[in-house]
Amino acid sequence: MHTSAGSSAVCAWQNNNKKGCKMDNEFKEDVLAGLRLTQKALSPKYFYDAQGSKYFDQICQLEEYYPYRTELSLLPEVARELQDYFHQQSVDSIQLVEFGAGSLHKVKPVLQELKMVKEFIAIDISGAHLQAASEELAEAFPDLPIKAAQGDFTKPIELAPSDATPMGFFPGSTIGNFDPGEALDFLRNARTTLGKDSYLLLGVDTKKDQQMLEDAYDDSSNVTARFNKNILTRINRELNGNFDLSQFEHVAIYNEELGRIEMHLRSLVDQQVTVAGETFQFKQGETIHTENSYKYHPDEFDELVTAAGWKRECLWLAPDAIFSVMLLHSKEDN
Ligand code: AVI
Repeated sequence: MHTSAGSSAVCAWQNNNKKGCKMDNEFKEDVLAGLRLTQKALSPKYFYDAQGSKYFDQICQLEEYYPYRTELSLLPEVARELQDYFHQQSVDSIQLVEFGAGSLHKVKPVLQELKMVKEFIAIDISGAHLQAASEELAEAFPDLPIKAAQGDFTKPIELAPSDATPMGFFPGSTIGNFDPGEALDFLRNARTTLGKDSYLLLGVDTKKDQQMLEDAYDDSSNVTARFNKNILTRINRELNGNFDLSQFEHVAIYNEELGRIEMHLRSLVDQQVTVAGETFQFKQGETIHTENSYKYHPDEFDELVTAAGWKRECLWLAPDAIFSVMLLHSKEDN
């Protein structure tokens, strides 16, 4: 078993594309720049502090939030078919790299069925959460070398050299949280990270009935509302802000023209808020745009795949096509 210097079964390291101080400063600069915009906005990547990651895990257990359970129920079959597919391609060992790994729930069915995975690397922006999840995974798969890396998985990352064929894993339709241009950049960067003759297994949420979409992002137990507002709690704590959470409400609407769910925090009154010594005015009804979650028809998504230099090899659709999982292959040199 591969172990770190300590007693942990999981080797942890910080990606050299992000260091702690730089990250803190980046959070402040991003928040201030976002609140200065005419349409105020915050990046959804800042949802995931320790509490935000816990809220997200709760979202995944909600009846209304179909993406999590739908994808999870597809993955055992996907992994069994991958095992056959890779045998046919004469691939006998895989270096599995999960981007935005979070709680590592989705990789378990993949590891259970895809026996040719020889090494697992988990990359996520929330280091503490990832480390805990990696320790738990190591107990379930004691013979698998596991590495946990805190860093920005949207940028190219240097992987340790390996004889195994690299396969990225990006489940949950997190790619939908990027604008199409950012999604294209992510796909290109993933190709750079994974290299020539690599694979990428992706979960992508599909376009569907508007009510089903809006219920998934505005659940009856208000967990998503707490998740959304937690970004204000984080700003208050880390950037000396004074947001009054009771003066903002959670909003989730499907923007049909752009094919995305939008989450906002709407100010209930005219108010002013101070963050890191700077004051921001809010009119009643004005919103902070906190997240987009794009939904794609598989053929529509294929345009991004091709533009980024990947080729779709396999497509799995859940019943009623409410979620898709696809395997991409990069054949040529980067
Ligand atoms: C992480 N990401 C794919 C989730 C989504 O569905 O866009 C984040 C989320 N936001 C609200 N609920 C879930």
